[in-house]
Amino acid sequence: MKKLMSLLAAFILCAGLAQAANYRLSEVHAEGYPTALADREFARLVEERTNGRIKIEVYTGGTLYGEETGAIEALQVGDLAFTRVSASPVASYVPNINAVQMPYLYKSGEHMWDALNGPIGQGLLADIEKSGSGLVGLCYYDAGSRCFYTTKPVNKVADMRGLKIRMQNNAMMVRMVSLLGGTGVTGIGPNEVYSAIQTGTVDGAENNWPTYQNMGDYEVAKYYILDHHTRVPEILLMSKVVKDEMSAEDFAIIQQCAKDTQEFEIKAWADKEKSSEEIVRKAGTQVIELTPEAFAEFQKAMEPLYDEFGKDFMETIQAIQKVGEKY
Ligand code: BDP
Repeated sequence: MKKLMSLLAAFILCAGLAQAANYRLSEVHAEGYPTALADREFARLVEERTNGRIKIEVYTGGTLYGEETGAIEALQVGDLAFTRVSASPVASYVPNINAVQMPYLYKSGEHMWDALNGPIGQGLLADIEKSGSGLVGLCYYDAGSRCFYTTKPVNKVADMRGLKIRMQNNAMMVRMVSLLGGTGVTGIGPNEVYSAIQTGTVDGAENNWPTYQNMGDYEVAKYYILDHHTRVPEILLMSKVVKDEMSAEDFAIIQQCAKDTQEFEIKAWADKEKSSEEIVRKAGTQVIELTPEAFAEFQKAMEPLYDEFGKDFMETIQAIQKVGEKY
């Protein structure tokens, strides 16, 4: 009996010691956007599976960090626990991540998911922590494909000449625009693109249908050019400092919750991609279908990026291409 009592006491003590914690998650998109919905689902699952011990407060609309690089740097020093970002700026800290977003890499969304959810993509996700970046990759989300949008019609590569295009904070993406004859401009958060176009700071940007629509950019840059240059997945990141402070059991719960939100986001993404395209088309936006020749021209112009930026992880790129052979 005495033994039982002390066991019980030890159990109560342990349970009491299991850390309660409140964390913050930063998101640039507004409430209701697929990634914002997934962030909330992630927070809900974590709270549920830790019996309310771990709470994650989700800050949407870029209210905490309007620039994803700001959020990433806050994770590195442990000022922020989680952020959902695009893979694009992550490559500035973990260059191998560019392997998942090379131009014209995938034949389709299916091809991308096959690669990301297989050993290559999961290996790259693990590399984020292994690289010593201070970041931990939890899961990927869908973000469709990205196209340029401008204030002037673009029907061929030559029409990009001289255009200033807002790009994500990633040297490869900036170089992409110079290969097309324009200038890539960084340092503009996604929520600031609208006014940057309106004031003429830039002549356009590039993004998927949902961001183009949700941020309202289609109202100021009325040409959406279907060049589909990249598929850039989203990544849910965690701070390594925060990970190291928690028990392995709690981290395992967090990692599983993140993985369990992927399908949820992919579904929300599919719906939003469709409705955003509808809204944009109805608004009278000029959606430019490139001729096969012009499309090939865009593809050719971006080819040097493979040598210039992909050299150190060419095997990974080739492995991703190989996954696509069956599609
Ligand atoms: C959107 C991504 C978001 C990026 C944004 C951008 O969902 O994470 O911040 O593009 O272009 O598609 O900065």
